[in-house]
Amino acid sequence: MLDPTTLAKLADRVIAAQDNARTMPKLTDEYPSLSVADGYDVQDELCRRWIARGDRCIGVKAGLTSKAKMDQMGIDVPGFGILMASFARPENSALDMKELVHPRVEAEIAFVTKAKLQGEVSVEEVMAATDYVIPAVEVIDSRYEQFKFDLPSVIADNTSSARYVTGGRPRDPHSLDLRTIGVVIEKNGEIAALGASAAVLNHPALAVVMLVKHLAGRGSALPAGSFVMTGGITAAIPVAAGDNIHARFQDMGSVSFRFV
Ligand code: OOG
Ligand code: MG
Repeated sequence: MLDPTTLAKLADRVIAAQDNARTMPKLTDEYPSLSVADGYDVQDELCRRWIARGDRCIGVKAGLTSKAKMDQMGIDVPGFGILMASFARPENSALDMKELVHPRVEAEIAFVTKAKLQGEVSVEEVMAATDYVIPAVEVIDSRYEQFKFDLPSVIADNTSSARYVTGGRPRDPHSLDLRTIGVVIEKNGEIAALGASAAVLNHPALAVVMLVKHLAGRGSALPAGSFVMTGGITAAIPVAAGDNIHARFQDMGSVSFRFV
């Protein structure tokens, strides 16, 4: 466990890198014994600071839940991150590249819950506790040079969370086969990635199952009304100013925005 001084120092460092859109050396370079649990303690400290400046926690993200993402990042276990209201951007809006280091986009299925989920839950229980599912595009932006990190470092950086955009149509999860949703990401009108939702742990609701188990291990639960992103279905696509993103989700509609 990190002592309070080190915890504060690491949170300061991560927040400064995020706020100023600049990179920092991997935290494990200086703190080689930083553990995954320490990384989540840093996240909780970041969250306390965001709330202190008026932000609101609206949910959680699961990441590194598909083979495409695990292979791309060289990490083979999922990680979780905190989603704040300030990370959201409206559909069709322009995202400012000056606020970001080297963003990438990924198409994800998001769940919005209507009941509390706690402890060991099944996919069926997650589905029953889901108000609706909705297409989302996450903009990740590692604060580490060249997007290179290890698991404790990326967790301390809130698993590269930066922005997210939802769109399309909210759907009753029982009205879809959530394993076979085809997803296409177009960048400037050209197909940049494609996949199907089963790429996420064979069923994206399983990412919520894993998340709830993870929260239980830290003595907490997923409250009703949470927004949960289940992880990129395909590898993440690098973007630059001027790029237009259009992600199509079969039977769920699409999400569009651009970078300036
Ligand atoms: C870590 C975050 C991964 C996802 O959906 O897999 C993630 C990263 O790749 O930088 O958000
Ligand atoms: Mg993601």
